[in-house]
Amino acid sequence: SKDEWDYSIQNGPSTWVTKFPMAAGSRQSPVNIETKRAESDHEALSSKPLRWKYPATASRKLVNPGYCWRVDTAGEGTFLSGGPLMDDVYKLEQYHCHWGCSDSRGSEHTVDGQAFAGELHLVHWNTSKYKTFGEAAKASDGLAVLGVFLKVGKTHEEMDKIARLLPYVSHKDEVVEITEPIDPGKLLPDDNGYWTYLGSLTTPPCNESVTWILFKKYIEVSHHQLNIFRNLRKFPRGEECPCHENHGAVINNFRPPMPLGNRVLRECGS
Ligand code: 1SD
Ligand code: ZN
Repeated sequence: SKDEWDYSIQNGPSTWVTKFPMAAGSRQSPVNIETKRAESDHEALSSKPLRWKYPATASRKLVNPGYCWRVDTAGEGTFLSGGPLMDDVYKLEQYHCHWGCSDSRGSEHTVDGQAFAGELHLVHWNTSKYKTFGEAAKASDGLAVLGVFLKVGKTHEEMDKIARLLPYVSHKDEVVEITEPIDPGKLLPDDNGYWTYLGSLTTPPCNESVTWILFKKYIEVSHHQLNIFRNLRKFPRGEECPCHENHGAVINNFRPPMPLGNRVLRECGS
């Protein structure tokens, strides 16, 4: 169908542009972060620190859309502002994750050519300027995504609440209510240093509406936790397994880096 896309050879990132022309734009994401290219001499960034607030009850539902896991949030009370976002106030819409088939790849952004095992995205929208997420997603300053790199190490306690629920949404379109509070703030690293640049959604339709804020410090998750992510299925329960491709497992759900071109990469903190 018209909206079909995935990460396979047939419908993967190199083919998206035929159905989603925005994927060919000059402001696409992800990118490779060339750390030497980052500009730190921007008063604007350090004068207004990045600030966020996520109430304990923000995380509502865990969803398997067939290409990742996603937590849908109740935007009320959530807050992201400062840094490159200046005085505009953004609300959290959802957070989700990208990962590989092995621990050596899986992130969308790379740092000096190096991939991480995964990348967490907290997707926010600009409530100062727009009325709905959909309206914001079409505007150049509509969305802000906080990105966190995942490295294999010790078990992450907050992430484990998600890992423990994933067996309930093992198949596409399955949803489970979150009852034990999951705090997205606890999924962020303990250091606030970040890189920022203007980019796009990394999935179709690849709208060029995202201010990307990537934390320099990664978080650790265990190999076992990543394996639980890799157990998600791309097809609905009861449907036949497309056994030719990794038994229909959701893996390698990342887009490769796109050219930064003449965009400015800025940094704040270490
Ligand atoms: O991958 C997500 C996609 O699932 C959807 O949530 C979209 C808009 O919310 O955002 C992309 S991404 O650019 O945050 N990877
Ligand atoms: Zn994402």
